[in-house]
Order: sequence, then C-alpha cells, then structure tokens
Amino acid sequence: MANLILILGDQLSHTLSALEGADPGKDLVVMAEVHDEASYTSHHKKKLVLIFSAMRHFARELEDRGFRVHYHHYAPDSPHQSLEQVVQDLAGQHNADKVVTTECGEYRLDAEIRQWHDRLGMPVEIRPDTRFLAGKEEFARWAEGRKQLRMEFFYREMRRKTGLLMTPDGEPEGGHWNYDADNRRKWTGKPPAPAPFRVEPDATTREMISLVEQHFSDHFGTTEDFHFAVTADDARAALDHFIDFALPCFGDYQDAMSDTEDWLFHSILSPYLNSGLLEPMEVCEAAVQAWYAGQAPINAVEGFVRQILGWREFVRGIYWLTMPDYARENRLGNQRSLPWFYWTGDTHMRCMQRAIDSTYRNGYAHHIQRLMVTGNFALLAGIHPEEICDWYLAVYVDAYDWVELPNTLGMVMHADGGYLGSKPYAASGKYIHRMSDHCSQCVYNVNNTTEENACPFNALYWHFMDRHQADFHRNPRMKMMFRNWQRQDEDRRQATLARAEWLLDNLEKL
Ligand code: FAD
Ligand code: DLZ
Repeated sequence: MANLILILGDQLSHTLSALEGADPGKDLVVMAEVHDEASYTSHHKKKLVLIFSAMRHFARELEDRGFRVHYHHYAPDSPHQSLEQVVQDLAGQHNADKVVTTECGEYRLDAEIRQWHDRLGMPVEIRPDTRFLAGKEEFARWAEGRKQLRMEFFYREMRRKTGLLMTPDGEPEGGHWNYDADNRRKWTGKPPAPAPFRVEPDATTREMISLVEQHFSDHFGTTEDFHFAVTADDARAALDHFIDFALPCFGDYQDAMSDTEDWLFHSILSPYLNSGLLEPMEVCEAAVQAWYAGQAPINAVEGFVRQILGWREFVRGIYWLTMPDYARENRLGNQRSLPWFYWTGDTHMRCMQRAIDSTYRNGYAHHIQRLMVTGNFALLAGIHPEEICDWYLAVYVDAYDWVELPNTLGMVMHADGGYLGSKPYAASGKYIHRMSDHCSQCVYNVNNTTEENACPFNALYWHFMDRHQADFHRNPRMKMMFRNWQRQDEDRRQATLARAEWLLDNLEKL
C-alpha cells in the first residue's frame, strides 16, 4: 500500500502531519514547483527564490532521511502547470492507494484539493496542520456567540493553554498580560540597530535567482542582495541572532520607524514561520527563555510572544472562520483604485517612498510601515479593499492569503465592519512624525493641513473622519477624534475638506 505524500511550498517542516507514520521505503513524497502556485499573484522575486530554494533543500533533507521524493522542477513549458496535474500523473504511474496531505494554508488551493477525491477518483486524506497552536475548530469554539472578536482575550486563553509566560499559579509573568504601553518609543539612532542576519546564497539559491530572473522578470521586486535563510538550520540561526541582538530592544522600538534603517529591532522571522522552516512554539520558547535568563526585558518578550501566540494565531482563526465571504467585504464602500506609486515608489511622501522602497528591495517592511504608512494611506484614501489586498499579497516575502487578508482587509481597511479590530487605525501625519524621522526629509510639511505643501495624511485623515461619521460616531474609542473635528471652525473644516478633495482627485501626483 503506497501513499503519495504531497508537501506544499509552505509546509517545509519535518514535523508535518502529512509525514506522520509515513513509510520511507514505500511511500512517495511529492513536491512540485508549478506555474499555478508561482503565478496566482505577482509574488515578490525574493519570495519565489526563497520558496523554490527552500523546497529544493527540504526535498534533499527528506532524501537524506531515507524518503523517496519525486521533485517536479519548474519549467514554463511543462505539461504539468498545477499541483493537481502533477499528482494525477504520479498517482497513475505509481498505482498509489491514496494521497496524503496536510491542510493547505489558503482557501483558494484548499478548495481545489478538497475536490481531488472526486476529480482524481482516489482517496485524499487531508490532515490538520498541527504547526499552529490553535486548531481551526478550537478557534471556532472560542469565537462562537461573540459579535466582535478581540485578540487580547484570545491571547490570554492561548497563554493559559501553552503556559508561555505564566507563573505556576496561573498568573501572567510580571503581573500583567500586556506591556504595550511601554512599547512606543521613537528611535533616534541609539542603541544602534543590529545588522540583519544574512546567509550568502549557495549554489541552489544562485540557480533559483537565475531561474526567477529568467522566467519571472515582470514580477515585483529584485533578487539583488538575497540573504534569506533557506533551510531550517539557518532559520534557527536567524532566530538565535534575533534573540541575541534585537529582542532586548524589540519592545521599546516595536512601533518606531526610521528613514535609514529597514529592519530596526524586528525579528524578520515571518518568512520562515510561514514556510515551515521555523515553528511558532520554538520561536516563542526561545524568547521566553531569554527573559528567564535575564537577557531581555519582559516588555520585549511579552510583546514578541503576543505577535505570534496572539496575532498570528488570531488572524488565521478569523480567516478560516469567515472565508470565502471575508475576501469580498467592503463595509466602508471604498471604490478608489490603488495609486500606481505603490508599485514604483515614485511619490514625494517620504514615509511612503521609504516603505515602498524597502518593500521593493527586501520583500519586507515592518509591521508599523505596513499598518500606519502604506495601510493607513490606503484607508484614508478609500482604496478598494481588493486592490490593496492584492498589493500586500504580491509584495512581501512572508505573504500568504491566510495572514495577509485579515491584516489588510480587517486590521488596516476596517472593511469587515470591525469584526477583527475595535477601531480603524486611521492616523494623521502627526503619528508618523511622532514615531519616525521621515518628516524632516519630506517635501511636505507635517505641521500644515490645508496649504499646498501640507502633509497629505493630515487633510485625508479629517476627510476620512468626516465621511465616516455615521459609521463610527457611536464608537467610544473614536469619540474624542470626532469632538476634535467638530470643534474646528467651519472655514477651517471647509478648507481641510477642499484640500482633501484635491488630494483624492490627484493621488497619482503625490
Ligand atoms: P516581528 O515584528 O518581529 O514580529 C514577530 C512575528 O510575529 C512575525 O514574524 C509574525 O509571524 C508575527 N506577527 C506580528 N504581527 C502579526 C500580525 N499582525 N499578524 C500575524 N502575525 C504577526 N504577516 C505575515 O506573516 N504575512 C503577511 O502577508 C502579512 N501581511 C500584513 C499586511 C498588513 C497590511 C499588515 C498591517 C500586517 C501584515 N503582516 C503580515 C503582519 C506583520 O506586519 C508581519 O508579520 C511582520 O511585519 C513580519 O516581520 P517580522 O518577522 O520582522 O515581525
Ligand atoms: C508560494 C508558493 C510558490 C511561489 N510556489 C509554490 C510551488 O511551486 N509549489 C508549491 O507546492 N507551493 C508553492 N507555494 C506555496 C503555495 O502557494 C501554498 O502552499 C499555498 O498558497 C497554501 O498556503
């Protein structure tokens, strides 16, 4: 009885449920670089290099462990352009009894694989993805009966469940669940930000860089200076690097932005977590261990654990609870197209230019750039959620629909009516000025709102508040903003709205 064990490009974990109980002598592991997966969005070039190179390394590791692996190399003229075609072909050749796989991360492909039983005429066993700390059903049970879902309460449940940062008496370590109030410092260059972890490309990665340059030259981004890890060993070294050099300051500067530093004190571990090279529990445990060893303060460690144990699991839970309807939500009725400068970085707004430039070069921008700069602008400008979601899915090395969509559509665009977050993260240029040094390098003046040289975020912010009064006036967290708007004299309000209308009509010129 031979099984075909299908392992996808973001399932590169030796603990994968599809591999449990596998018979290396009999079963055939299938991995395939296929056009359909490489092109369902215009993946950043570095993401393609990372996934293909990591897949090839993982296949070799499986062979070293005694598995038979059928590896389908990318070829643009291959008769097999989809995973289904590869599996169908092999199932026939090997007279396989069934296909075994781990549930797939994205609704799009999951829905296809769930039809294979009928389409291929053979059993397909889909096992749960045990790498996540909360199962889909577990999350659904937690969410049942709640009108709005709040990450903080889910996170506390997860702390209790895993015991991470909990005392033996069941209390949060340090006496508080959350140290966010301590995590809002502006960074002024000191302490210096650590250099990011680097792995120089080996022969396989160099081959993938050539392949991507040859066949995906029209995709966003650059392959230049590729230095991501492509094996679990190197991803663990990246984790160690983060714990030693960045974690101690992660909390303090978590919300900071810099005109000159792309990575600050962030971990840059999402590409590895999302492709399976690292597992969430090992990452959280390493951070918690650093706190127990006195190497990092509680505000840093708790803040970091919350991102993974809290946000990462929470958004995945929401995704599977609400798809496919979630992807079509547009509760604020946005209709505007995404300005072209999101793809080129050709804008005078310094904060936007820096965030898009880092995105282009690195396939990376940190959370506050995604949320409070490129995301905030899209929210204020009323960009259609689908267009901005498509952009986020394409441009980041860590982008997968299950994590990108709730973050963009829910957290940033508030297009789900507040199901994921209690209020939109709308902010004027003042916030960006407070948390970064971009404004001093910008042609726009962050202290102005109505003038020709005024920071576009300012008038757009008030326009957003004005046009969405009916949506938010009952929200207690937004009352003060509305009061501030209503307190301004009528002429000033009209001038602000006129400036905002001009900006909205001229987005491409900004
Ligand atoms: P760190 O700041 O070091 O955080 C540690 C880890 O926590 C991350 O590696 C990540 O696994 C997790 N994490 C932190 N914030 C979130 C969050 N909001 N949701 C889920 N996990 C989180 N993250 C992705 O992994 N893929 C995406 O496609 C993605 N799209 C996003 C789109 C938007 C509009 C926004 C606002 C956020 C998005 N995020 C996404 C979340 C977050 O920005 C990235 O996880 C983070 O920037 C990755 O960098 P890092 O590893 O240095 O993170
Ligand atoms: C992201 C990606 C890419 C670019 N290419 C492949 C591929 O060729 N073969 C494959 O098995 N997986 C790939 N992936 C990851 C899948 O798109 C991912 O498994 C699904 O989107 C589910 O999360």
